[in-house]
Amino acid sequence: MKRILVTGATGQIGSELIPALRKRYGSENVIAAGHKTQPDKELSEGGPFLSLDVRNFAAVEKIVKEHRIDTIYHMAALLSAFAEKDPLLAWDVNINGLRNILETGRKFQCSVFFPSSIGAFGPSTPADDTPQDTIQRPTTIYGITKLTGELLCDYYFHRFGIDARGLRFPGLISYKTMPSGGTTDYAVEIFYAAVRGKRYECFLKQGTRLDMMYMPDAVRAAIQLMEADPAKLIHRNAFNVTAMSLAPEDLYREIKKHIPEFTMTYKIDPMRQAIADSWPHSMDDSAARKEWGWKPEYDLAAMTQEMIERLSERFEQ
Ligand code: AKB
Repeated sequence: MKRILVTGATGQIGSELIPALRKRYGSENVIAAGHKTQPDKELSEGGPFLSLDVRNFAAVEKIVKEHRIDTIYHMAALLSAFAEKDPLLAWDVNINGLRNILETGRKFQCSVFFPSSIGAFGPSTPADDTPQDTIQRPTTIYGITKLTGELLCDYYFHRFGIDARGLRFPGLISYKTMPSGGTTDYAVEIFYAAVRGKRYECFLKQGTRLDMMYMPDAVRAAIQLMEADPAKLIHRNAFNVTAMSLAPEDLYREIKKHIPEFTMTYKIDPMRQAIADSWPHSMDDSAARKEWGWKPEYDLAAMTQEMIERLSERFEQ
């Protein structure tokens, strides 16, 4: 049985990835590690939870050694808008954190999952049908850390044989844990506002089209890639994956089918708009489809219906 460590356990992805991994591999085999000392009940009661700052190499090493870890899902990172406010902290967490994970992985022969992002592309990348292998000149510190992370993972694989795999995630939409400090956060906030009967003020302008995905697909993609037959992986790392390409008005229109009285206005945040404008509109994820069978299950309609149902249940309680 695998012994798995998930960093960034209390974050948007970690909080849904961990229950899925625990269901698959057994609760005791999945160690959740996050910088918050007070995780929610599901995380802390569902299996082992440890407090960890990924910048602390000795602490990472201790956990991997003591818990006989063989696979690390390294989800701890600062998101794009937050990173732009504190670039040095973003470098420290996103790069030094990853270096600690890869080095520990090298020492203890662990496989590593690294989440890259649409942020690893920049304004000179083709924005439509963005190829798997293309120009990458990101202009945000977040993008620079994600691209560096992709390269570091490749380096550790070629140089030391570490099985480092990863995906370029689009904006992720989920009802369980709010993202914090991302450019695509509007696509989650809009649902919370709609379900609570509030008007939503969108910080990205109309027509800002970006790749998006519903969290269950993202969690499935990460696990599926880590379980994929290595002989079939040509890329191994930094796979484009997407489920839909949306602008704020597309989400607004779909939500209104369920909540007709919902209203949305726009108040543009120049920093997040500039970040979004430097990212692709829609990625070509055919390499992921071909090499390990990626296929999203949720489209805009299915995701919207489930988001509204789940959030309504939560707010009715
Ligand atoms: C962000 O907006 O920073 C993230 C991402 C697309 O990587 N959600």
